[in-house]
Order: sequence, then C-alpha cells, then structure tokens
Amino acid sequence: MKIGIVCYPTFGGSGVVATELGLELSKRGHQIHFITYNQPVRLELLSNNVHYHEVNVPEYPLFHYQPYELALSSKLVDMVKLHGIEILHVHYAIPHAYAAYMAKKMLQEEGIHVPIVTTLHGTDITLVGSHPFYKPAVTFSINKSDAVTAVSQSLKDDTLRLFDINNDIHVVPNFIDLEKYNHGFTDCQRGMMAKDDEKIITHISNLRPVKRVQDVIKVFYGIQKALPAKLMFIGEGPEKESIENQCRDLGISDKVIFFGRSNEIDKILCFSDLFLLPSLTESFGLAALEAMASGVPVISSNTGGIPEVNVEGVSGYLSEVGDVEEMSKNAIHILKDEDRLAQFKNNARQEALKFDLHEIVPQYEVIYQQTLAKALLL
Ligand code: GMT
Repeated sequence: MKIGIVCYPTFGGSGVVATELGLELSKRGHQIHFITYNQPVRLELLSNNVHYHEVNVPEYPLFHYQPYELALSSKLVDMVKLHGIEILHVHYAIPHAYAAYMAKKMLQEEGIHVPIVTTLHGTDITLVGSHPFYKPAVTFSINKSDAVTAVSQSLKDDTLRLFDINNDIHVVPNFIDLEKYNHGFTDCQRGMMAKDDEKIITHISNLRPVKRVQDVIKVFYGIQKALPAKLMFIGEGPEKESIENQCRDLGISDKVIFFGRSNEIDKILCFSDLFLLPSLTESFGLAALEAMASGVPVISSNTGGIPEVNVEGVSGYLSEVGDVEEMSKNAIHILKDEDRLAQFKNNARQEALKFDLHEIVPQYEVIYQQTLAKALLL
C-alpha cells in the first residue's frame, strides 16, 4: 500500500508512535510518505520505501497566525496526486484529521478518492480538544474520518464521553520494538552515572504541567532519604526552571542529573532501576512502556490508560494522582530488596511483551485494508 502519514514530528509520544509505525510498515513492504513540517525526530533513515515531504508555511506579515492547516491540506493534495498515495493515516484529530478531510474533499473534486484513518493520542482529546474552542472541529474530524483508532480503551471511553461521536473507534494500543530494548547490560556505562551502591531513578517527558514533574522530585526526595539514589531527568519543557529551583530548595541538586532532550532513551533506560510517571493524565504512557521494555519497573499514577500498561504489583505500582508519599513508599519497597527488584525488572519486561510491534502493527494493516475496501464500495 502507499500510505501517507501525518504527525507532529517532535519528541512527543504521538510522533514517536507514528514514526515507528511508518518504519515498520515500510519493512513490511509498504511505501510510506511522512508529510510533516519537520523530519520526525525518530526518522533517522530515509530509504526506497520511506519518504519525507516537508510542509512549508510561508510567513506573511498580514496574518497574525500563519495558516498551517491550509498549507498541510494543500500539501496532502499535491503528494497524493504525485505519489499515488492510497490512504492517509493522520495522528491527532486537530489539526491533522481536520486538514486531511479538506484534502479529501479537494481530491474528490478531481475524482480521486483517498480514505482517512485517524489515530487519537490523548492531548487532542483530554487536554486541548475538549476545550469549547475546538470541540466542534474535533467532533467533526472524528465523525468524518473513514476509520478511527484510539491508543487505549481509556482514551476511547474519554472520547465517547466528551464528544458526540457517531463513528466506531477501534482500540489499537501503542507498541514497542522489543529488539531495540534488548540490550546486553554490559554496555550501559552505569558507572559514569552513579556509584555502585546508588539506585538510578529515571523520568522522561516534555516537562509540561500535565506530567506533574514536581511530584517526580518529591517522590525522589522520599527515596533518597531511605537509600542512596540518583535521579535522571530526560526532556525539556516549561516546568524545567521550577524543578531546578525545587531541587535547590530541597538540597538535592547534586543527586539530580538533567539530560535535556535525548535520542538515546534506550541507553539511559539500560542503566535505570526505576521509572517515575506521576502524570495528571496519560492516554497510554508510552514512556512507561519504553521503560518496561528495558526491564525497568514503573511507579506511576493510576490515571487514564496507564493501568492498561503498568500492572499493579507486577511491573510496578500505581497510586492516586498526587499521592507522592505512597509513590515513595512503593518505590522504596521495590528498590530496598535486590531479589524483589530483580523480580519486578523481569516482570516489567514480560508485561511489555504484550505490546510487541509484531503483534500490533498488523492490526493497523487490517484497518487500512478494511477502510480501502469500504471506500471502494462507496
Ligand atoms: O504527553 C506527551 O508526552 C505527548 C503526547 C503527544 O500528544 O504526543 O502523548 C500522548 O500520546 C502518547 C502516544 O500515544 C501517549 O503515550 C501519551 O500518554 C499521550 N499523552 C497524554 O495523554 C497526556
């Protein structure tokens, strides 16, 4: 199949999932066309089957806001015509499904029929999309898609609760390339990060308020009082200054290492003992799954789709949002006993197997085939 993929090309989970999906589909023989405003961060190699088309939005001083959706829908029209793209898979209802629908309508005028598959990732539903400013456009975009998927049952339920939806929503969970995380533990260079007796705690996110990164620091503060530990913070975002100050106020700056954005998540997870994800909400929690695939147990909140990934008492523990005391207590419980830690690490890896990309990616292929077949009948 010739598949056009539209996503946010940044470090966010939706862009990562879209990119990994495209790469795996290309290995399975499909022609993949990424259509985005920057080359997606995890898209390192272009090949015969993997193409990238940049959406340019020319700056015009008259416009207070540059019309990205217009530029994207025009680019989609051009790329579908030029490359014979058969189906568009857009990640995020707004603005991608919205722009794709406009492209579809423009193409229809020329007798070209391209169905749209929309994948909902969370921010487009629970955080931004449900705002009254966007709600009608999000509802419209979901209802007008030819197929809709959500990355967890929880996100599907939220979408049906928050919007007036008359379309089916298929749950296709996020996935992981387990091979990538199947590292030998000899090349971890753990010694560069912490002393032998120190446990390594990790958090990865874009440091937005929804990630509750202040809770990460509070949980770590509790842990390091009980046992020697270091905290690795990976990511950049609006809360960074606040947590740097928090570390200074608590006198733990020397125990917290800030990495900024990194393309070496697998290497960092390789030497981690525990992952913290105390978010206010997560439709799925891809970062937790990446940790688990590396054999790192997870202490998280019990919100949104996280319980579909992190299993209580098996791959880690889940607490109410904001219950940092319980999170610290559970973290210490895992870390204090070497045998228990080894068991949780093993369990985490086992639980991650449920999300093997070889199991999940074919589900998208089936959806594409069904959607194309349905479009042919219309
Ligand atoms: O929250 C993020 O880190 C980024 C965000 C995005 O839109 O890229 O992630 C969302 O999609 C990910 C991939 O499906 C999910 O794993 C995240 O849980 C989800 N974030 C939220 O729901 C807040």
